[in-house]
Amino acid sequence: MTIDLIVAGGYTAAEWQAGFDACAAAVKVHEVADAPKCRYALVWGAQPALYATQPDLRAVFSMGAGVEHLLRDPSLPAALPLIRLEDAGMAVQMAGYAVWGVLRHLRRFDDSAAAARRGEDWGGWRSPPATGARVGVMGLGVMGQATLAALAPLGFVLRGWSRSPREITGVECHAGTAALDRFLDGLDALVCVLPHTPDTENLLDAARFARLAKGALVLNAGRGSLIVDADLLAALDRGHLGAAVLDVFREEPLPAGHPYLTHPRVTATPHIAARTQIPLTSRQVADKIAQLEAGLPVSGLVGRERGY
Ligand code: NDP
Ligand code: OXD
Repeated sequence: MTIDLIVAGGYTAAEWQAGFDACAAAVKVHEVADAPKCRYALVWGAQPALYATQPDLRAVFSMGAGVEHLLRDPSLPAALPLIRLEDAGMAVQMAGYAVWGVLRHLRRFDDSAAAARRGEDWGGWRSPPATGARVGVMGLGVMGQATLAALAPLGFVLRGWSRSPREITGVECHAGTAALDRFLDGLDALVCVLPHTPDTENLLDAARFARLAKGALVLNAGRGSLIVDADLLAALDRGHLGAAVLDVFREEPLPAGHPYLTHPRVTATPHIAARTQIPLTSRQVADKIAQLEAGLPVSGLVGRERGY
């Protein structure tokens, strides 16, 4: 039996149809404007025109790992199950982004390249090995665990922070707000891959930055709302923080003239740390639709009360 799926936001129906066809899934994709009554929707962002016209929806899939874009939509029915994307080719990208940012900072690759451009002595030691540096990852879900696994062979001392207690071999794990300061204390690089929830908003402020080691890196690929921007810029300007690598922002695209675009210690990338991969996402969504149709439970169900 072919299942009708409505898609909204991000990519076109034709792109998704090609993805479902490529994995031989019996899914017919529709745009909002010309959709019949569908049982499932695959969505990115608020969709005010969608839910009132689709009373038969049984579940909504997020086109990404983050779901705050769905939860902030006042037209989203309260009882409709939401299902987030689980990896589907994003974790390896996120891990690569974090490794790039951390190594670039801790091994001072930019300084080395600048010295070479200036024609300085090539025998000078400009790239410390960085083994033994303390690197912490906030968020120990799919993205955080893949990031730690990629950082593990590089000789860092690793810490992790999550809401509920986790055990990860080779990682000193901390859980909950009470343990946050212990997690942050003296980190040389902080990697944030937390979701945006009411509890994580404005989490990284002046007091938290002050706990990091002098010259530390802050890398945020979770959500822009986690950072108090003025506090981050002040900590960079004071010289307490060495650099920031930012992929996500309160306003995207970053407005022209935003200080993150010109600050010499900030590298801003346009939300590319991990992009949705249509082939793997189509496979995952098709498999979960089949499970739901068979009355089976699926993973990745969003807890509305916790916000992720
Ligand atoms: P998961 O749901 O798998 O993991 C979320 C992690 O965050 C869990 O470890 C969870 O703790 C932790 N967490 C949530 N709230 C809190 C809190 N209040 N205090 C401490 N820890 C908390 O999500 P993913 O790893 O798949 O994705 C994480 C986020 O990464 C997404 O929500 C999205 O915002 C961002 N993202 C960004 C991309 C980009 O391109 N920049 C691409 C993909 C994702 P616990 O383990 O206890 O549940
Ligand atoms: C996501 C993202 O949440 O790309 O998947 O930000």
